[in-house]
Amino acid sequence: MVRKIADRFLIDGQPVKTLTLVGGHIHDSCLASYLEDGRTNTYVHQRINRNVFQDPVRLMDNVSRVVAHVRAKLERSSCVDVERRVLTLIPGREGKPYCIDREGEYWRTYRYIENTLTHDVVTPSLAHEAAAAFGNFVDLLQDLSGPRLHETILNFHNTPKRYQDLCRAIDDDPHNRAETARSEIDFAVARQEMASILTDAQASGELPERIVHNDTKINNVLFDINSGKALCVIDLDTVMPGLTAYDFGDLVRTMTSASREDECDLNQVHVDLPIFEAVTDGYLGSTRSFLDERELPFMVPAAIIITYEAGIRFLTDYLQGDSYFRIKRPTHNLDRCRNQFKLISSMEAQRNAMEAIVKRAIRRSH
Ligand code: GN1
Ligand code: MG
Repeated sequence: MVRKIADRFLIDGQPVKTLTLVGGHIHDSCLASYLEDGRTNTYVHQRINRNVFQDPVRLMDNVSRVVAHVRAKLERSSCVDVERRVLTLIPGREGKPYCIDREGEYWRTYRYIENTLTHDVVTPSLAHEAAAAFGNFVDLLQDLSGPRLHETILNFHNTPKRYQDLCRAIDDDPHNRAETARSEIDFAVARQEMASILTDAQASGELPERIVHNDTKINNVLFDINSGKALCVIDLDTVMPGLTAYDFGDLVRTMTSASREDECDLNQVHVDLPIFEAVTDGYLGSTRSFLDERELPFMVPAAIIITYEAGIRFLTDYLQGDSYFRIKRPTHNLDRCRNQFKLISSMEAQRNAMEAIVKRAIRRSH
């Protein structure tokens, strides 16, 4: 199979090793090494999930523009290891940034960046690194020229719309699971008003639209194995117009709980304030030069709202029969939802302390 995929891309060597990559919730990915002119080169082949990304051509148009822009800016800034700081797309034999196999499936190939790793759980210094890297990525994209990027998933961070989807899933209850998630449903319904805070502020012009990453999950940044420094932002499928608040919020959601997103021991799920401070400092350090004063008061609310959004997305998927997020056990999405809701409770309890940390970080970033 890998041989056939490699043939469609500009890869000439013989495959020597392949490995299925686990981790992402969306695409099927595999790592494959090829012997090319006496050298072993490694690539990541990904089959694009068309249930999630319905227009792969537009998706790959965005990704190619984004990587080209970031690369050009890094080169202009005389960065020494550009190859390791931005993803490299391998073109298909027909010159497109993707290929279509016999079954009509879309594939893309990135050059694998050697000697890197991802983390699911972080320390304050790793959190600072990752937040700064995502902020810097957004900074690099602020002057992307040309047409507005495509919306690869419509209403991706439209929390009120996500709430409506949940309500529909509760009403339809196609798998008779609503009864098993009664307290999670009650938790979500009780907080429905917060869903529209960011989208309302965007609609009224209070929050500016910018090109953002939109999926700033901690494992979407590669760290250098040797230096421990954040090296390269990955998973560029949702880079499109959006709000920095959601990016910052998702950094907080995925880093400040010193446990995994699907940890079932809820005693381990809570906001770690030193990590929160590191995330805030790291993000403001790389974005303060362009952030609008009006974006700052939304930072803490955004952390709670995106955690709410993630929680209700997991809950909706559980009720609908797990058709979106990849699961490893029958209640996996419900477990993820419980975890996110526990994190919300912790943030609600620590909200004043989080606000104080943001104020201090803003003062430091001036
Ligand atoms: C998905 O692809 P991955 O695992 O980086 C999802 C995010 C969720 C995240 C939750 C396109 O991200 O929105 O926050 O899972 N990506 C998409 O773990 O839906
Ligand atoms: Mg990912």
